[in-house]
Amino acid sequence: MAQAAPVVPLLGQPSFITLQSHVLGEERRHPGATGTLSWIISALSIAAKTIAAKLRTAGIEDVLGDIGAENVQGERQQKLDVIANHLLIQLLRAREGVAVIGSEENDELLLVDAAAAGGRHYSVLFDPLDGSSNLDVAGGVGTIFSIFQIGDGDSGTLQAGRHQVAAGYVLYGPSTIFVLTTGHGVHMFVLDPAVGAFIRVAEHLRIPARGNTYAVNEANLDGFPPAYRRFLAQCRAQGYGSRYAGAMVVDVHRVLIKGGVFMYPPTAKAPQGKLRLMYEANPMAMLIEQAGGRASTGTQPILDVQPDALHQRVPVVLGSPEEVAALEAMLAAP
Ligand code: P6P
Repeated sequence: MAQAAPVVPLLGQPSFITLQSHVLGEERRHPGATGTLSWIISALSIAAKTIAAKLRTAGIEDVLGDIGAENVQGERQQKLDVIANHLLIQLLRAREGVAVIGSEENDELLLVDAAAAGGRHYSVLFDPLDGSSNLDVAGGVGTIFSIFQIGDGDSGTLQAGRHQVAAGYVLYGPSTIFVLTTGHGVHMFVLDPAVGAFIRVAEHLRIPARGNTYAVNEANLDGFPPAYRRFLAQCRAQGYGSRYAGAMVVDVHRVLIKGGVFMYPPTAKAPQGKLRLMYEANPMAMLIEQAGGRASTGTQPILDVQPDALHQRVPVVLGSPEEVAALEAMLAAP
């Protein structure tokens, strides 16, 4: 009589579930799935591993510094911004089903040849190397991505974040971490360079109901609307600490794991804040909501914002439900 194979911890892992096997498992939840979305996530995984490898030798290889040009945001483009952007575009456009690509580094949406008519088509939006100004000082940086399914021929319209079918980020830090949601919870993977695979280390992450830190650029404090200043003063009075990396992926990952609040409020010089809706705020908002948190512009859920431009900016307040709700209440008070 055959016996069930004993679960043998492989490579010291309690369960050796890779990102790819996780995604295929998610795909089986959808009987009509064609595997196209799984292939797209696979392309993002390859991009993440390649970017991680380049970052590990940055400085040895001549990939640091800026290229002497600005992107559509008016920000100095780092060499690795351009490398990461080019890599993501090349990998994604080779994936059947990717019809539209949007990048922080490109002025306009890129329309690529999708699958034969009738297949499922997707748009993939990303910030290829978020926080890249940290690169020259070996600080944490990340890749943020947002995926929508689109109808045949529907290639230029932008959808509200509530319609994302998947979102996630890659954090290039002491380890390389891939955080993903396809609408059924938030799951975390760590790259094992020895194996060359992302190994699942956490499933169905839940953000703490409240934390004890806030992440905001306090140099802009005097330009924040009064309610933000009152909220931050209240946090300090309650003993909150301040943690700010200047890279959204790093700061949001900390909030996802430890709780608390991340914000980029309106300022005098940036009345809509600095962060971009389509490839920073929306994907992070989907992740945080999937983990039981809240993600707001201060006056409405980020995921309900109807976009009208690829690079539009929104104020961002996201994190533990108690802190975000407290700030929203202050903003709503007369
Ligand atoms: P500031 C990085 O440039 C970024 O887009 C986000 O990753 C980060 O949260 C924010 O801008 C930092 O902006 O104005 O505080 O340097």
